[in-house]
Amino acid sequence: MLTFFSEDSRLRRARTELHDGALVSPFECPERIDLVLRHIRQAGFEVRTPEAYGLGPVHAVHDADYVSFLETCWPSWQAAGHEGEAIPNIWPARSMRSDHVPRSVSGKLGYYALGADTSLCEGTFSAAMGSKDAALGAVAHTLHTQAPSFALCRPPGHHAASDQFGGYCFFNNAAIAAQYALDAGKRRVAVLDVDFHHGNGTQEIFYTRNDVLFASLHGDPEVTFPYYLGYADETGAGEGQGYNLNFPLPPGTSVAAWMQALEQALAAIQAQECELLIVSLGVDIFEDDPISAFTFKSADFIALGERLAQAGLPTTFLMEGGYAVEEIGVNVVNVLQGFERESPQDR
Ligand code: SP5
Ligand code: ZN
Repeated sequence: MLTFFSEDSRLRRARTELHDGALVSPFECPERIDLVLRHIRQAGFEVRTPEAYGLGPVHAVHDADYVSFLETCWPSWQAAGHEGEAIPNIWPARSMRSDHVPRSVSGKLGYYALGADTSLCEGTFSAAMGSKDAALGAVAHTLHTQAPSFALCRPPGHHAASDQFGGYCFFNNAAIAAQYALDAGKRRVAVLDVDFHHGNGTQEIFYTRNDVLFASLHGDPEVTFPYYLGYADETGAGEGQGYNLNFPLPPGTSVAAWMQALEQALAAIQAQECELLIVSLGVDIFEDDPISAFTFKSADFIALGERLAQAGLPTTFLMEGGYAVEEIGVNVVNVLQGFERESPQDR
């Protein structure tokens, strides 16, 4: 499967993640790229560098002041004389005002962050630009040829909301790609999110719209990051009513039960006449993922790819989560090869 990847994705090399009360080396590390690329190349997939699409497609789904903040945060943080990486420690929580963006970089940081797990550092903005370019290159390829494609996006995107970063995400690659497809003439796009964590950002961006159907299978937010979104009763609002589908599943959910939820998600995608499928492909549903709690074995990813192909839609896969264990590359390639094996030859 043709793969899009930007070397700029390597430019984020954060040193710190606030995890369980300690600053640790981030789970979302550049080594993930090589673990996946090695298996992509072994499979014989061509790897293409995407063109630079600029900020136009980013502004189509993200707030302009948020984008400027991401671009200027690190130099401002350094100019303020701070030693560590930029991590927020206060937010406009419920008891305070959220209608005013403070002038100070620390105030802006809390305003534009949804968590403290994701530090901002040198190279973060450039890496996020490369990541969304890979997503745009892949979706443009699928739009032009109907052939499936894979974007090795890093950093991931599905937690990034219209004006908030977190969960290792800065630009919402899936939302940017979906909007690009709509602007290219598609009438309705499905985003299917199989990452272990709920794609809160993608949900928020499209919640009141019916031109993007968002369906997500994920760890129950009662006990799983991001905790404050992803419940089954979030079904969309206004014109978007019925176009948001959440399948929260308990930690330890069997692959069989997970696949049953997938059947429901795919049935909705078929029923709503979507013209393109974007898969937010997190392989952190793997049994040995260090921060997740589902039970996929490497072979189960083949079956997932096969089942997605049976939906019969032009499809773009975007890398989301899946942390540095040796199997991350095998698991990604298993999905893509399962998909190719099950695809009709004439597409
Ligand atoms: C894209 C993506 O997968 N983002 C995930 C971000 C999760 N960040 C918070 C991780 C908290 C993990 N806590 C569970 C510890 C299990 N020992
Ligand atoms: Zn995840």
